Amino acid sequence: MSKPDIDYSLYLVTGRELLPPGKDYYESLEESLKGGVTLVQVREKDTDTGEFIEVAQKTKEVCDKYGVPVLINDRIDVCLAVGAAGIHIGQTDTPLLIARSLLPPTAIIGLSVTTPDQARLAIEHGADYVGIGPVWYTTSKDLKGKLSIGPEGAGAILEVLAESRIPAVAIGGIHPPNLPFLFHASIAPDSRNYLAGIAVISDIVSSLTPETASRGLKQVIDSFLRSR
Ligand code: TZP
Ligand code: MG
Repeated sequence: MSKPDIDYSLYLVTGRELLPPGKDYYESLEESLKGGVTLVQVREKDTDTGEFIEVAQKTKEVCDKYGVPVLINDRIDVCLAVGAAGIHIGQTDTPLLIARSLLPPTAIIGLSVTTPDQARLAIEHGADYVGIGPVWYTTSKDLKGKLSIGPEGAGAILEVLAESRIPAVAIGGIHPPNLPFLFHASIAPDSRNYLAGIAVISDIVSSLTPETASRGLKQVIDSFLRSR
């Protein structure tokens, strides 16, 4: 069996703590899928393992209806428990090569990178995709004092990834008004662009109308991806 073909264009990272008061997580998720989300990562911080598995399982059931793959943040055990498509890990999580040895060969493994050197290592260790960020400041993740890298920082990492053609998604503080800056920085002087998509939490999850928010982002990213 080969790895699934993933559409990274509009990548939703979940954040139940950011839902508007009274908004149900699964309803919000389904609305965002209707709006065009192409990939979902279940991200739970400080959630008991049993509850994490339950949320991941139910999330997968909703996403399956839309043919959208699910990745799990950090947790190999949760990924295996629910049969998710793979995991997303950060620089201080289970090292990529160890994660690879524990997961089925078809599993997708994404890695967060903040610097060109980390991107080089991601290539060397065989990441299936990388998440570049935080591009802009965000309160959706504890940045632990780290600075955001800006669109220029993202552009420098995309340059490193260009040869390997590993899909890259930008993350962190992404909202429609700042997308043009990201897109501008994502095009190398020789017109190459290897940005595969955008990953967002709050722009979609904090919205009272996640379908509309997703549709808006999807239109903008699609027209950028078509233009290359
Ligand atoms: N990794 C880098 S920034 C970030 C993660 C998970 C949070 C992105 O959330 P938002 O609300 O889209 O800024
Ligand atoms: Mg992590």
